[in-house]
Amino acid sequence: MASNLSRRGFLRGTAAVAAGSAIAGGTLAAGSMVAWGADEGTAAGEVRQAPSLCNGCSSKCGLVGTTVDGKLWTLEGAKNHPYSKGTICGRGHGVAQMAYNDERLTQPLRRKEDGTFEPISWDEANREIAEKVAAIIAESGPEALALIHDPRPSGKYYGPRFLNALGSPNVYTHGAACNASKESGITYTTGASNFSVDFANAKMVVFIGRSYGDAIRPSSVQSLANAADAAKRIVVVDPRLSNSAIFATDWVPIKPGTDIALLLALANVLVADNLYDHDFVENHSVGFDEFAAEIAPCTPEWAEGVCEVPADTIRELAEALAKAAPAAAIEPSWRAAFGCSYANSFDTARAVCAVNALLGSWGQKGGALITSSPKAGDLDKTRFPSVPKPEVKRVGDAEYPLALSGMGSNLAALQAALDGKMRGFFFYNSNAAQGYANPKVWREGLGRADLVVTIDVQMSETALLSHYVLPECTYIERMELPEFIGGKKHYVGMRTPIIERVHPETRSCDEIFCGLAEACGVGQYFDFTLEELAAAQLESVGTSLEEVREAGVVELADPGFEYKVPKFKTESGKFEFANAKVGEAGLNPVIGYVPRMVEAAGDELYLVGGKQGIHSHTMTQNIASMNAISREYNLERLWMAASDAQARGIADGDLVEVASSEATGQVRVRVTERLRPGVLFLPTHYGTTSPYQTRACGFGINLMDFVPFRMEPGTGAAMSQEVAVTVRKVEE
Ligand SMILES: Nc1nc2c(c(=O)[nH]1)N[C@H]1C(S)=C(S)[C@@H](COP(=O)(O)OP(=O)(O)OC[C@H]3O[C@@H](n4cnc5c(=O)[nH]c(N)nc54)[C@H](O)[C@@H]3O)O[C@H]1N2
Ligand SMILES: Nc1nc2c(c(=O)[nH]1)N[C@H]1C(S)=C(S)[C@@H](COP(=O)(O)OP(=O)(O)OC[C@H]3O[C@@H](n4cnc5c(=O)[nH]c(N)nc54)[C@H](O)[C@@H]3O)O[C@H]1N2
Ligand code: SF4
Ligand SMILES: [Mo]
Repeated sequence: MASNLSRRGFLRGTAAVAAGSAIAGGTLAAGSMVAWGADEGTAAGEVRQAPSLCNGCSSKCGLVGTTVDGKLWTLEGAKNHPYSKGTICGRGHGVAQMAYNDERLTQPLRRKEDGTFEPISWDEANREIAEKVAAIIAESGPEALALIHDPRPSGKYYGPRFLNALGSPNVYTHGAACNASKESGITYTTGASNFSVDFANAKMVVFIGRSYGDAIRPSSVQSLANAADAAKRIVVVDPRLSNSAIFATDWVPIKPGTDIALLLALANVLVADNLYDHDFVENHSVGFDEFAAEIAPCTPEWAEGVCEVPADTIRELAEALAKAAPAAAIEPSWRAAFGCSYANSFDTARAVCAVNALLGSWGQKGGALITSSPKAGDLDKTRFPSVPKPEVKRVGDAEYPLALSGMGSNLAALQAALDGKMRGFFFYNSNAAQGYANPKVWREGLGRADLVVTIDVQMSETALLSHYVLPECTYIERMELPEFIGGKKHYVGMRTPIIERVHPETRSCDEIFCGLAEACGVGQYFDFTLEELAAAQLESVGTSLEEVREAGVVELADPGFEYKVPKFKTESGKFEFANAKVGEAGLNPVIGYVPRMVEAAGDELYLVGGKQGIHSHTMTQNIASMNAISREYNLERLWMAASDAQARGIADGDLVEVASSEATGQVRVRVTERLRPGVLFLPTHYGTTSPYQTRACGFGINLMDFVPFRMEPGTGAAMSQEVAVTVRKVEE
């Protein structure tokens, strides 16, 4: 391993300052540019620029695209976008190549009896889909229809509007496989679904899993680099020495799924040693006495037995946090640690919030900040008529009452398909069947449905399971509705087309849903253009379509952020150490200990997953340049601790068989000292089974194949790391 310093320098060079420019300016992109038909090295033709938002991940960083003679030449991060701040990451560059991908979807497809697909016209597709929708509604009611999407700006509006117009409330995001537990946990303590750490002013920050250095957002990487420069105390709790841990002062290699024990023990020390913020607790919280009683047994010595972090380390961390408070906080994290991973993820998120409460860090300079988000104001109902609210409740909400209204549990919809109750599915910008739960269960569930429609840009696993596949044009080829961005300041950004459509038969989100709505007889709710709606939304927040089109990102009226204890939007109006609704959902109303569900037995190892800087979820693995980088650096390999490898006679690069109750799979091993023994780390971007993605198909394995289909009580989240596996060497 290179020294910390040189790695830090490397990371800063690639991720923070010029993330991806190494790719954009290097040989790979130059090659691609030639492939795209641009004139390498010169920009001799007609040069144009247009603003957009990246589609590489949900950060949707602002960017500016430059074309030469209509072909994409470069992408740069928008300087005034709060996430990109002038920089986009490597994925941001790579994902744009999707537009020119030779394996894109180019026309609507219908699945044949033999499982292959045939091209059909949009009219045929819309008509046949509408007939099936009508049949499902006639037989089972609109509640037998669902939409699962990763809503991008336009999708957020058009998809739910379409489904609600049909009378169905069943709209789900990918949340149950991303951040559902975390956002619910934060909501049921603070009333806000997320928070941020005031990094620039913090003296000490503890990360639970979250890796800015791998799961990249450019501005976050920069803030981490700055914090490291300022010699702040940064503690990374992660079974793996991640690319964030390299910036950290402390690496705490915890046993996966037991972060809750560490957090409750921190709280225990803060309370027992009287190191907590009395003013905050007395004036701004409810349920403290119950919480204090609940965690009285959660001493550092107890926690050591659960999470295998030494009691002394826990005690020292608690004392250091108290000393740095209120300019200290536990960072909110995102996915792998407690976004949707374990039976205790919801309570782990609540415990994070509880520690921040004891530190009196909420709203303080350097602490945990809850900021506001802008949204479009009320629009003229005669031009943009409201869709009547569906009469029935969303499927899953009764069983998983802690799932947030904006998310729902898409796995509850899958369960309903298995039960024969959910009969029609629409997927938009979502590869649920590969990433949200065990793929074999999706195959079974969708196999029972009468209608599956997927709107995508490539032949994903979900598209493969669909009766109809509708091709969207890529994000650099389309205009979308405004995207509102919250924080200390408010912004709005927008996608405008950077290039003309490469394939004339592809359509944009709004065109696709309007076409479907028309065919399904609910076109009256879509009788306006995207431009008209965008203009109305922008006018409602004090700007205009012209201004945003021109500038790409526009700062809105200053929301007047101030450092002070926030007004918690909970029922009590205070921070909630205990919450009755959580009790009504069948969980402990008081924040407390919940064990992980699966314990490794015998020679089993815990399997955890995580991101790599150059890939996004399942969707980038077939992009030629990104696939080439992964192959060159063997990025698909399964990380195994050196001592575990030695005990099994496994050497670096050996082929192994990984087996869980659900699946077996073969992959090569990366033997490393950067991992806690007893744990395996699998990058989560590989293992596509779509034969239409020829570069990626069969390369690496997919975490979700190994995970049993189960849902976290309360939230309906995927419990994507409640799994232990065996590993044995395959003789070659
Ligand atoms: N490169 C890249 N960046 C992305 C994305 C992407 O696809 N690719 N996607 C974006 C999205 S949607 C999300 S949700 C975020 C995810 O953001 P993160 O949650 O930060 O990313 P992950 O890589 O899932 O997990 C981070 C770390 O958690 C560790 N970990 C795993 N299990 C445990 C555990 O039980 N306890 C603890 N303490 N640590 C654990 C892993 O080893 C890993 O280093 O990334 C965003 N940014
Ligand atoms: N195996 C695996 N599973 C995961 C994850 C993982 O990293 N690996 N990450 C988890 C997390 S944190 C999250 S947030 C979710 C993310 O889950 P998703 O949001 O579903 O992300 P992807 O799996 O990348 O699938 C996105 C799909 O959208 C398609 N797509 C890309 N661009 C466009 C477009 O412009 N229009 C349309 N209509 N479609 C487009 C892609 O081709 C792909 O099929 O997955 C979760 N599950
Ligand atoms: S973090 Fe990277 S991939 Fe995600 S939106 Fe920003 S530039 Fe795109
Ligand atoms: Mo995510």
